[in-house]
Formats: sequence, structure tokens, C-alpha cells
Amino acid sequence: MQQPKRYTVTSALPYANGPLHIGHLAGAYLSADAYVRFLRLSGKDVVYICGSDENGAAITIRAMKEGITPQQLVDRYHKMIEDAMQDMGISFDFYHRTSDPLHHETSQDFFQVLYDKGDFEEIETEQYFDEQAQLFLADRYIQGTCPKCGYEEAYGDQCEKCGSTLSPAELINPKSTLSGAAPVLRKTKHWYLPLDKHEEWLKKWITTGKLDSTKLHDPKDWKKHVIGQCKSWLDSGLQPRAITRDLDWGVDVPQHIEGAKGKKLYVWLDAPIGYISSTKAWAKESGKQWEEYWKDPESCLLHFIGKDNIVFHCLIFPAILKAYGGFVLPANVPANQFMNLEGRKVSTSKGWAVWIHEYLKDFPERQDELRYYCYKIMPEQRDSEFTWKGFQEANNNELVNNLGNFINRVLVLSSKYYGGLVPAFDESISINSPQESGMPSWHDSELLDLFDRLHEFRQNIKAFDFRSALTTLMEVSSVGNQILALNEPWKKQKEDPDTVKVVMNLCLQYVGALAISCRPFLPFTSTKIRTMLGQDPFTDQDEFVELMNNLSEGNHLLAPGHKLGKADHLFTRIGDEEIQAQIDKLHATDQTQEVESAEVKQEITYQDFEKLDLRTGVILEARKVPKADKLLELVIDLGEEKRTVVSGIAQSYKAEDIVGQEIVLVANLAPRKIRGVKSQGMILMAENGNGKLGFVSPPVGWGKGDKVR
Ligand code: B3M
Ligand code: ZN
Repeated sequence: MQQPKRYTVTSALPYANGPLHIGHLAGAYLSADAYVRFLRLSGKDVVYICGSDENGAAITIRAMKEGITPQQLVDRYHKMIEDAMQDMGISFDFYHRTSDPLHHETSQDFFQVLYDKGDFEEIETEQYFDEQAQLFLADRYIQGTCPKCGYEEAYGDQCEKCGSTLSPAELINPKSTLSGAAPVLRKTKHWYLPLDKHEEWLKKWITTGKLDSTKLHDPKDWKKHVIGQCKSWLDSGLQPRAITRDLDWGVDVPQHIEGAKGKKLYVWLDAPIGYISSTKAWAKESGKQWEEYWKDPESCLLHFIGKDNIVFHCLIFPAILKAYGGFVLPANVPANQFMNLEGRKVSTSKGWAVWIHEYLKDFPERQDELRYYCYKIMPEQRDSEFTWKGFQEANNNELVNNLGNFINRVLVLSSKYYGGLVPAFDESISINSPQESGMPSWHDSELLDLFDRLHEFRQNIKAFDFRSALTTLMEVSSVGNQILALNEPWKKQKEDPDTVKVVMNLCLQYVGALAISCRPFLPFTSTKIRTMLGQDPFTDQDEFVELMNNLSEGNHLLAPGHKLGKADHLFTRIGDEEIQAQIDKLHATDQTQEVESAEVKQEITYQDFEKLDLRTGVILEARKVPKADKLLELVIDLGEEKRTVVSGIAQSYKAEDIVGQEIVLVANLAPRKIRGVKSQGMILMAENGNGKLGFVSPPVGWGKGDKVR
């Protein structure tokens, strides 16, 4: 698509079953927020839509645990999540909720239209029924013994101990979590979306970007792991998927349809439709036309999500939109991977998380510090790791020492030398330039250098590469600091005030540019800088475009004589005690049992160890080995060669999640035939006390085929 007319941007609807934590933020909200803020600063027509996901078993189960009704639960968490989002500066145009009647109507309309077109299949199956509670049991309502590891509290869809995906029928001694009774199998009818019938066009659309003969997007612009996951689903063949449930909470199947009594829409049918109802609610409030944002082929639809939601946004929801007809398909789904916390997966139920409302209590007014660190380690291509130490270092070394220090020095010196007015200067005077390690240069060529960096910054954001954009932004500030360091205005002011004027004017232009360009990432800071510069508040309209135009034409952002505001500190250091307190707090709420470490094996010599040939590599392809629960067949790229390896990791990883994973391979292990496949090596894995396996991997972005020793 060339230059879309408008943008419809969505972030995954968070389940209203718990407070917001850093994993949510880093997954689907910060990336989208930076992107839409940048679009607004670029003068684009954009709507940024979200809302609480208030339906489904995730809600009813949590309500049961807390001993309240689902309605009370969603009311509580909807409010908490909405507040936390706002406090963190996530700039939705509308935050809706799926318990709203407008959403019920909208999703029922989708069901009705597809039903009338004959796009569903009705299938009868046997499902567990709780005779005491008189209810069919959703997978999550059934617990029993895991057939794989013997864990006695496995759920009907998954064993949380060994990580296997299960179906309720596989559980040994199944029990209803509602009544504790053993459920019985009963017949029930549901509507299914025949995804198999959509497979062909979906495959073509995902892999070529084409629908019929129209090219809608370029798959090269999509993230590799997103395409990889879709391909892996498509390659194993799409199956019809039930889109209704026997539940008493959620959106009713339109009741006049025969057999609809007691049936609700499956939450993953109605949740994405929530984006549309939210847009409708926004349009109503702001006098816009919602349909333009969803139906005009010149509208660019973008879904920001976490990797566990890829299949719903890239395959199932597009199938629904196309079946309904008249809707655009997403132009991109820039999904993120997971951000782990201090070595473990963030988990609400295990109490292993940093809750946003608590963070803001402990670190009031430090929203941008958390935002900054999350962008810095954003899991764009692979999982990443939040550590409190890392947060402290990012704050102290980068925000305080680099960005804050630069801006503060420029404003303090300007106030001291020029009484807070932007100085006029002589353009013919040269200064020491950081570009050529201290060689002379002039004001205008330094501004061009700034333009180039901001151009790169813009390209980074357009490519959803927020980590690089942030790096580029901080480079601008570093260059600013170097201009000061190389020209030492504090030493020269006495004997050479004319040169100092050039330096200070230039640095003020840098600060002006930083105020605008840091806004997508650090909105609170950008407002403060703006105040310190004595400029008008942000309008978020065209300001980035204007900035670039000015720089390219050699115009100054702050004119000589402009009155600056008061200098202030933007960031302050975070001490070791504050960080230790957070680490202690995390461990105090941790509900995971202690894992005893196994005894260390018998001593070996260095010569023994040296026999191993360990190499770095990347997983190129992954698929399940048929009829083997534990095995995945992998193709490993070692740079010079590719290897096929059969690996017993299927209970810890899904094939579609690990394409692109960096690994370490035992490259000289004698080949072995496993299930008819010749396995040429073994991947190194760490195993925790629960039998869960985790990749041992080289640093991010490491080469292939390198030695490990
Ligand atoms: N609430 C699942 C999740 O939070 C779900 C997303 C819906 S997006 C339409 O991961
Ligand atoms: Zn298990």
C-alpha cells in the first residue's frame, strides 16, 4: 500500500482478570503507543483503539477464585487496567470494554451474517458435563492427572507442570473444578468456522501479500517470527474451529437461531470484533465515521499483539473479516515475543510480575524511566529479559548521565550566559565537531548531521524497530554531549564568547529536536523539555514533519532572542537500596516452589571436555514429529551447513514459536536415527526442577557456526 489515507491501530485487548504488568506493556502497548504517537506527530489521520476483554473462561475462573461474580471482577479490573494504561501514558483514542451492549450487538451481527451466509458448520461432539452444577465444562474447568508427567492438577487444555497441550479427554481421573464431581460425557452441538476452507487464500495472502491479484502488503515487511508461526500453522493444515461454547457468561449466540439456548460466542470470536465495537464507540463520541477506518481500502489496519495471539490475528480474524465481506485485512501484525522477568516467565498466577500500579506507587513520576527500559529491551524479534539491575543501569547511565545531563547543562549555561535567551551567532565561526573527531565544522553542517540521524530514527520506527529508534535517539543526545565536551563553553566563555554562542545555539537546536523526537517514547519527558524551552505545549500535529522540514531547509527550531523557561532535572539516579527492595518484593510474592538443584556429576578432565565440538546456530525450521509427543524435527543453520536434528523439546516449546531461536549445538555427536529421521547433533537445553526445558543460547544476534568453549 502506498501512503495510506488513515491508520487504524489496535493493541490486544487485555483480559480483565488481573492488574496490568510489565509483560503486557512490553508485549502490545508500548510499541503501538510509540508508533501512533509518531504517526500523529507526522500529521497522519490515526485512531488507536483498545479495550478490556471481559468474556471467556479466563474471567469466570478468576471470579470463582476470588469468590465474586464475573461482573464484579471485570468492573474491578477494567477500571484498574484503564487507569494504569493512562498513568503510563498509553495514548488510546478509545478504551472500550467487551461487556458493553454495543459490543454484544456488533459481535452478534458478525455471527448472524456469517450464519446466514452458511459460513459455519454445525458439529455434534461429546463434552464433559458437570451433573451437579448442570453445566458443560470449558477445558479450563476440568482438572485431572496429566497423562504425560503425572501432575495431579493439570487442566483440560494444558499441564502447567510439564507444559504439554492437552485435551480434556486425555486427563486421568478428571474432576470438575466447580463441584469437584467427576464429569460425564454428554453430547453437545456447536458452530464451527471451517478454517480448512480458508486455508488456500490465507496461505497466499500471508506468504505473498496478495489477495486475488491485488498486492496488499509485502511479506518482507512482516516480522520473520510472525510469518514463521503462520506458516507452521498453515503447513500442518487448518482445522474447523468451534466458535461457540456452553457457558453462562459472555456474548449470547443470537437467541432466535435454533439451538442457541445456553450457547455463548467463543471469546476468541468476539474479542477481535471488540476492536470494531471500540472504533464505533469512539466514532460516536467524536463525530467520525467508523466504517472509513475499517472498510476503505486506503485505511491501514495494524494489530500490535504478543506472540501468543498471532494465529488469532493473522489467520482466524482475517478469515472472519473476509467472510463477512467489505473489511480491510491487517496490513501488518508486528507481534512481539515475551519479556521475561529476572530469569523467569512473567506469571500472574505465580505472583512473578511487576505490577504497573505498584511500580507507580514505588516510583511515582517515573513513567518514562520504565517506558525507556522496556523499549530498550523490547522483545521485538526474540524473548528478552527485564532485570531490576538493568533498569537501574539504563536509568543511571543513559537517562541521567546522557539525556538528562545534556539538556540540563544546555539550559543552565544558556541561562547563565544569556539570561535565558537563545543567543544569536556568527555563522562563519567554526566549532569542534564530533562528526570528525574534533575537526572544525559549522552550525549548518551540524544541523544537517542531526537531520540525517533523525531520518534514520524515522526509518527505524516505520519498520517497527523501536529498539533501534531509541538507540538513534540517544545518539542524538550523545552527540550533543560531545559538542559540549569538545568545545568546553565553560572554559571559553571568557576569552571567546562568540564561538560559545555558536555552540550554545546549536545545542539548543538539538534540545528542541529532542523534545519532539523523544515524544513517541518518553511523552512525559518531552512535555517537560518543552516547558524548559519556553515553547507552546504539544499539539501532536505535524510537529515531526515540521521539524524535518526545518532542518532540511536550514531553519532554526528556536530563533535567536526566544525566551527559554527554567532549567530543571529530568531524571535522577536510582540507588541500590531501591532496587534491592524491588528484588526482595518480587521474591516475597513468588509462589513457585523451590527447586532443588541436582547433585554435580563426577569430575572430568579438560581433555574430556575438549572432545565436544559445540557450535552456535539458528533454528530455521521446526515441525512436530508425527505420533511423538516429545519430539520436534528441526533444521539448524550452522552458517556453512544445515543440519537436521530431532530434539525432545516438544513439551516445552511449540514448533511455531522457535523458528529464529539461537541455539548451541553439539556438532560432533554421532548421527542417530530417531523415528526414521537421521538426527545430526544435539541442542543444549537447561532443565528446571519441573522438567521444563529452556534454550541455552549465545548472545542475541550472534553469528552462526561459531565455536562455544
Ligand atoms: N485477551 C488474550 C491475551 O490477553 C486476549 C487478547 C484479545 S485481543 C483481541 O493474551
Ligand atoms: Zn504434565
